Amino acid sequence: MTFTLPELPYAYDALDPYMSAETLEFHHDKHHLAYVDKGNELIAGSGLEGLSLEEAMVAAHKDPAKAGLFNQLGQHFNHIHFWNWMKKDGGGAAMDGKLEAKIAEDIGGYDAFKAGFIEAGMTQFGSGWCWLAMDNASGKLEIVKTPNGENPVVFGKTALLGCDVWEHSYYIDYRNARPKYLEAFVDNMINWDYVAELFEKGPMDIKAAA
Ligand code: MN3
Repeated sequence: MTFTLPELPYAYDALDPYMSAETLEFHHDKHHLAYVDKGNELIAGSGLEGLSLEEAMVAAHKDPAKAGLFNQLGQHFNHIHFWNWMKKDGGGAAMDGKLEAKIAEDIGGYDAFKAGFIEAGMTQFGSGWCWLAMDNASGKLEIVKTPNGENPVVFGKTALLGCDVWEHSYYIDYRNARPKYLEAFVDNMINWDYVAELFEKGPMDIKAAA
């Protein structure tokens, strides 16, 4: 398939002052576009062209010779969702009741989620992501972190929420203060409606590609 850059689901200035229009313009129009373009370039002739993004991403992750392709596909997948994991006037503890109960059961409640999610993002050394994920086998929610373009999906989990902790996601607005960016993400930007939608869908069913 040919990958395309999705439109942002809001105006560039919708998340201001927590994430500026300048950050979103660079992050979406340049960084995400580069993953799309490079992904299209590298998937040509790889043998994975006929697969969905998710299938190709999982297959590329399994093959060390396709590490370069994986980086692009992983980041394309991560960013498609990242734009939807944020919204104007988002964040905070107000969320769907079923999701709230599951977070209480598996993580220990909203405060424990917030502390753990921020800690995961702070302790991801270098570029990467922190996540609220669902283990596909057990259905249990957990907080995890991944380097570079990796995500929970390639480890048999479903990504319910992810925060990009690459410097391109926060350096314009927060300089080196990654913790402040993570706090703003949790307190003011999380789109819990989208998280609840993914939670309702349940474990991602990605066909194992050869
Ligand atoms: Mn990014």
